[in-house]
Amino acid sequence: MQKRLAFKMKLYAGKAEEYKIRHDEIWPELAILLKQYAISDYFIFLDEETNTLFASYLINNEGGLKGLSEEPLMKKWWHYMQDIMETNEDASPISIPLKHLFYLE
Ligand code: RM4
Repeated sequence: MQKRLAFKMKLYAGKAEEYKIRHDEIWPELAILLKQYAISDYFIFLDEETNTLFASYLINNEGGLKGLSEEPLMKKWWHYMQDIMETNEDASPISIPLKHLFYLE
């Protein structure tokens, strides 16, 4: 079943431009990998006051996300992003799920 997930992450101060550049130039093989894990319609917004990133995507197989977090390419990307955003010890971004409250088609 397709589902929309939303979560927040945190950027380090002054890193917005670099974060945008890296995502404008997202590794093509990473984009393919995300699609392989049935992720689509993925967007990320920045709250410039708090450096909070708000992200959301559609996912077809939520149960598969654990597998994505174990993919070497995903881990490599997280290590690459580690210097500009708040991360866990394994370099994955600190990601806080958000509760879905409203939708208007
Ligand atoms: C983010 C973060 C997320 C990843 C996107 C593409 O900065 O690393 O985990 O899904 O990039």
